Amino acid sequence: MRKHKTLGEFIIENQAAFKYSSGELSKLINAIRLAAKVVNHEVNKAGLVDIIGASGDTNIQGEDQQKLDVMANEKFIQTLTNREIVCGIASEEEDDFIAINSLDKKHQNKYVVLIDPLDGSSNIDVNVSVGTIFSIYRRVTPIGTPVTLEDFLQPGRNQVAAGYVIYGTSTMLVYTTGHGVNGFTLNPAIGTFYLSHPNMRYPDTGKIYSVNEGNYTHFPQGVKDYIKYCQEEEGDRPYTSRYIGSLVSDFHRNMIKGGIYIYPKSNKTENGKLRLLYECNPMAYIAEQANGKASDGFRPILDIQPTELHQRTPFFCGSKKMVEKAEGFMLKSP
Ligand code: AHM
Ligand code: MG
Repeated sequence: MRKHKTLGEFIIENQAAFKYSSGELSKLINAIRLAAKVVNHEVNKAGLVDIIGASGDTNIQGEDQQKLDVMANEKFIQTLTNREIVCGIASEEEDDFIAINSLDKKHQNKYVVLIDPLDGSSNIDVNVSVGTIFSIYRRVTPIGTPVTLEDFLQPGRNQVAAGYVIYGTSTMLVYTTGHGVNGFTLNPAIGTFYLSHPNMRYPDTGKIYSVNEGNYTHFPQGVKDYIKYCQEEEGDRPYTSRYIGSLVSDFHRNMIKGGIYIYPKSNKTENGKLRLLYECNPMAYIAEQANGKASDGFRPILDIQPTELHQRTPFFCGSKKMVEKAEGFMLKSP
């Protein structure tokens, strides 16, 4: 039987290939791997213990936080803080970024992490897959000084690593450090991630479109026209509509099967719903590394210069040809 590589082995093997190799990024990915296992354990028993349901707090976007969101947020922050490997963390669940102040290390850590600890949390209480999304940058302010907002507001193009964990029928960690995308599946019996999906790539085109059509009347004309195009009887169309409402799951399926995910602006939400820094940028980086494409309908997501930690952006992401087609419709009728 072929022996599958573990995530731990993969990280060590690939450390040398990384251009700033000092072992720090590897330690960081290791910490995320550990936190993901803890969160996975909690998410899996969500139906067993009285842990699901709104905790009563609302986050900065005014949405109800689920208890598991709070738990996942704490686990990731705790793990990254305890291991003293990052200088700062920004999270969907925190209004401001957190500066990690380790007295003996005197701000010597060079990475910042941006994270959506539990995305798609409205799906938890109906037993639908949720995910964690993370994005890693080198800080831009000098080492030895406290981290600042500037370190977090970098264009996605500057990411050194990004990934997601999908807590699904099986739990997977998928990530890139800029050398392609690899997926690891957790064997829950022994708590080890194995390389199950090496070199993941979007097919150039596909037959799946994923968009919340309930918002159709509020969409820009370009998106309406694209949806109509997907539904037309012609060539390989009509396409299939698949929308879970859990970004990580919709993205993961489309990357494997070929498809496009769209969360456009609408006449109710000027910039759509998804957040640039810890949802769209990491997914866009993974998409580009996997032969896919991600844009706001007009320009690459990774080229956007962020101005706020929690800013939102329209998001078109998936198989290259499908995203280009949708962009064509947007250009004609923005
Ligand atoms: P969340 O960060 O509050 O969980 O929201 C993000 C989620 C995405 O996972 C998903 O793609 C989208 O919101 C679904 O939104 P909608 O219900 O408006 O279609
Ligand atoms: Mg989210």
